[in-house]
Amino acid sequence: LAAAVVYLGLGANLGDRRANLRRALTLLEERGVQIDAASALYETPPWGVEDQPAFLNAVVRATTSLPPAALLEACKAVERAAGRVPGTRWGPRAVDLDILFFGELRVDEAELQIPHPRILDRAFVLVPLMDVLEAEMPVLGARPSDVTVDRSGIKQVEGPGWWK
Ligand code: PH2
Ligand code: MG
Ligand code: MG
Repeated sequence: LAAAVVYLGLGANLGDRRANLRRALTLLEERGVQIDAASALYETPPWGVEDQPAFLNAVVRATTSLPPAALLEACKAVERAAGRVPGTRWGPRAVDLDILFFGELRVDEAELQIPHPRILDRAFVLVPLMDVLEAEMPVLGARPSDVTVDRSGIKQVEGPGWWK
């Protein structure tokens, strides 16, 4: 398979959040996902389930020869290795890795939807995405900076050097 450009959303709100995210990126690289650019690191108010600790969020642009299902499996294995245990939907987690875009591909299966179906509703995705994608988003067409979304409460806590 030719290498694909993918965008991954990262989140953490349990334990040493920054360390969990860094560990996840290191483990992804060991599994054939090359991290090409990372956004700054943001602290964001919890979305969906509001009664939980604040998240650290980031987005990375990466290159991989893994097909989508294998990338999903790699993300799940890395989440576990970086300390994630089963929990509730939208609830607290040590680390969360979401496939946002995979080239220009659309996937609509029970286990995997690409583009991620809630990107346009989530400032915690769109704000870091702006750091690594100025052009139009694959499939969706709009630029991240053109999407109207409530950005209040999102704070940059570290520049893009947080990862390396
Ligand atoms: N992830 C969720 C649910 N809510 N809120 C913020 N701020 N950041 C997240 O990464 C997040 C969330 C489910 O994955
Ligand atoms: Mg998620
Ligand atoms: Mg997830």
